[in-house]
Amino acid sequence: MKSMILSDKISSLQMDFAAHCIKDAESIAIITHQNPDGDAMGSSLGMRYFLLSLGKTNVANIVPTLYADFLSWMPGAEHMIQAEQQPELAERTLREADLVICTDLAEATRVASMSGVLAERFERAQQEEHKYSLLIIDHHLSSVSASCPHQIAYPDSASASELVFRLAYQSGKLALNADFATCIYTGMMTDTGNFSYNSCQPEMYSIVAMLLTTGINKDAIYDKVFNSYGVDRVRLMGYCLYHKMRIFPEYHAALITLNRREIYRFNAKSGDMEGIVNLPLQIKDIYYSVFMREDKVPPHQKQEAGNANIKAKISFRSQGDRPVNILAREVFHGGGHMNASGGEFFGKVDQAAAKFQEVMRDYLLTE
Ligand SMILES: [Mn+2]
Repeated sequence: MKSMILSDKISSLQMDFAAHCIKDAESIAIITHQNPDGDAMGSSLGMRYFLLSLGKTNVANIVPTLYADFLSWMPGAEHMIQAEQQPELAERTLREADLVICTDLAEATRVASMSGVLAERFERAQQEEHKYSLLIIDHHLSSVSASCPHQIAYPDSASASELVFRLAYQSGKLALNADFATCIYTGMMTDTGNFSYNSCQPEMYSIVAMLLTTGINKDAIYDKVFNSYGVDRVRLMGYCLYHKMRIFPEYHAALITLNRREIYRFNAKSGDMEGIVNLPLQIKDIYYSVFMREDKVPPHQKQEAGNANIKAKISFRSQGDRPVNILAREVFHGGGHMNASGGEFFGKVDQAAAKFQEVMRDYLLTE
């Protein structure tokens, strides 16, 4: 039997680069993607706990937009700088930090109003003398082709939180504590649907085993994240399944759409709609699921959107060897993993749905 000690997944070049970045930095700003999910929160908060354990004192966490209620209990969340509420502080912190660390994030465009400043930091890191001022730890496919050569980007990792753990572990300086473990566990758990997809790599469970030695209660974490819906959200899920779900049996596909009136009616914030896309996959013989919801076109997309002031945000899910990222990329300006992708469509959600039905036969497998 193979030993279950973790292999060195992160290359020594990347480890050296990260060590150099961290060693020289007095002030560090950690930023993650907008609408932060459990992995965005877990990887960025976990990174902060690791840095604190190294003796770094000036470490800030920035979130571009507010996290959902079901993540607000996470250790360290209360210290996060929320860019929407404190734009000046967030901008200054991001601009002035010696080192910017992006976790679960490799693109300056995914940080809402912080895009401009983050793009500047990406630019600056291209210069040889500033190359240690930016560290990227991510597991999205897109991150591999991005311009920073030293980023820690492994799309085959199920979560960025796992990569943060590996960075700490491989550095030989990991001092496991419950706060760090809670953050990492939450990210690993949420990005795998409580270890129900992307979750067959044995080493994940070696990491979980190590995290549990800190005494954290994984069942309590599950309960806080997954059994914490508000009444509105559960009713919204019911509404989606009963009234809004369309099934295309020949394509093994389901489609749910929500327009702005419906979203308003159920008082749904973006976090409340997280996960709705997964529900139809519970149906036997449904292998594709698409969820579309209307949103305003934000100021930074006005030009791209032409005349549209409304857009559809789209989530794609699939099971097995049925890629959805090609459809997301080629038709809906998005991309992502084979089984989990995102995209958008400028216009009303009904138009986006019509577009999907139009291209379905080109992108979905019928067997
Ligand atoms: Mn993630």
